[in-house]
Amino acid sequence: MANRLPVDRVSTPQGPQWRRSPGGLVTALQPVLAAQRGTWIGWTGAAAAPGEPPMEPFEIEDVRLRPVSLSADEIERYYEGFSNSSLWPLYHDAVETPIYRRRWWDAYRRVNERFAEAAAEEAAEGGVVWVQDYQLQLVPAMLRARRPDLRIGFFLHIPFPPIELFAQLPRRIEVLRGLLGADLVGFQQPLAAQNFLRLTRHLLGLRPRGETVEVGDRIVTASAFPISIDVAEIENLVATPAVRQRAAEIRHELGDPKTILLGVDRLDYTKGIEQRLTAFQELLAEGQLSVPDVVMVQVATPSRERVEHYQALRVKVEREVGRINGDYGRVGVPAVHYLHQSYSRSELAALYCAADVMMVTPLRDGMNLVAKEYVAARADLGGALVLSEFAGASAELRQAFLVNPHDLDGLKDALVRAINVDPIEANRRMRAMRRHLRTHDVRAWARSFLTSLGVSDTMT
Ligand code: ADQ
Repeated sequence: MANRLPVDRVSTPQGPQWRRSPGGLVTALQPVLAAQRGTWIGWTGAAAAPGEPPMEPFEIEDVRLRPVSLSADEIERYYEGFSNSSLWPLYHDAVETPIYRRRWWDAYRRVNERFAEAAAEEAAEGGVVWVQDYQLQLVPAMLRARRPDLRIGFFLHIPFPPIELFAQLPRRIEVLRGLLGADLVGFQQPLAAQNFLRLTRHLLGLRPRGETVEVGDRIVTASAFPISIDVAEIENLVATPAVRQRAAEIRHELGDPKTILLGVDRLDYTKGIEQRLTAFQELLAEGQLSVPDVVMVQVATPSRERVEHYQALRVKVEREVGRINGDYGRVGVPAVHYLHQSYSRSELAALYCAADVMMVTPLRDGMNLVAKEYVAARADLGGALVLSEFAGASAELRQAFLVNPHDLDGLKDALVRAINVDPIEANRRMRAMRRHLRTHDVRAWARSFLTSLGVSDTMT
């Protein structure tokens, strides 16, 4: 179960239809769910009208989907409020100030209850339920209260903060107890699992031992399961002539520059987009880089547009892009190509292939799949990855140009080194990262989590 169902509503000549949405999580779980005749529980993404009955379950690609309805008011309080204005900034080092409102909490609890009820109805006797992410942290305990026979796993896709930060959360005990309802709590990084285990001692006086903690008569395990991507999907895409041709076209459309710098992110304040723009601006100002030799492309997917932090970020980013283009662009040759749009997988793959330097500079990120996608796309062993130490991916992609995005001079230096890297050195780095990814794709991630949860290997 996840906040969202893995489908998008699209309009077709036959009327609106559901289509499977792209994404690693779906790719990893679809085969397991189909083989097990499992159900995916989640929200459709649209507000239910007052009095509208819940949508009936339906099936897509052999997976049963059970929609959970949210009213417009619940979307505002549970999703935009508690999830994305309180938890999201708090769990990302409070890089934006978290906002706490009491009325958001009630909706968060109510919606979590609704998910737990749906799972309690759907799960087979002695079955397995896997709960995904920060929007549903109360579900494990709520579900256990209703169905003690189940094996319950929880995976957090974002970082889990240290005690000093988590302690801010007004409903911290309830959240912690919610998570402790699971048998297995998975995190992106070992440090996050340790933060969680330490908290159980600090807030509840429990005694964690190694990766486990005893809660009443149960043992809860907390460990790291770094998520990955569907490597084969990206490799297949970049092997197609259409994508290769599109990559060449993109380069040409950008004016055949010597160097293309690329950023691809949800427009989110955790992603370090502003830091990246400032570094680029200073390098242009100092004459270390110049247009049209170098151009930057920043794809910023629209995200959480009704949340205030995000509206403010958009204004800041767009002002900075305008300033850089005003100062350093020429007629027909902007310095920064800024695209506030969503792209198809093949267009993204073509962009990855065209980019000489990929800039992934989050201030804090659970994993960051874009970094992994870029590496998977570079079957030609070309390109260079500049990667923040604060992205979970940096623990695996050690051959990237690792940076601290708060250190502007360090970031500028890494960009210059990546731009000027010797091709043989670049190939060596890319080859090493690709070798790692090949054995650590998203299916391996799902298998490893489910095996730890006690789901037998043959079933995954
Ligand atoms: P996100 O914060 O959304 O994920 P990320 O891991 O980078 O961040 O994943 C973004 C995904 O969206 C990528 O697959 C990327 O290709 C896609 N995407 C980005 N821009 C796009 C665009 N313009 N058009 C189409 N697709 C676009 C959260 C956590 C991460 C963690 C993941 C998975 O914040 O830390 O890695 O979950 O656990």
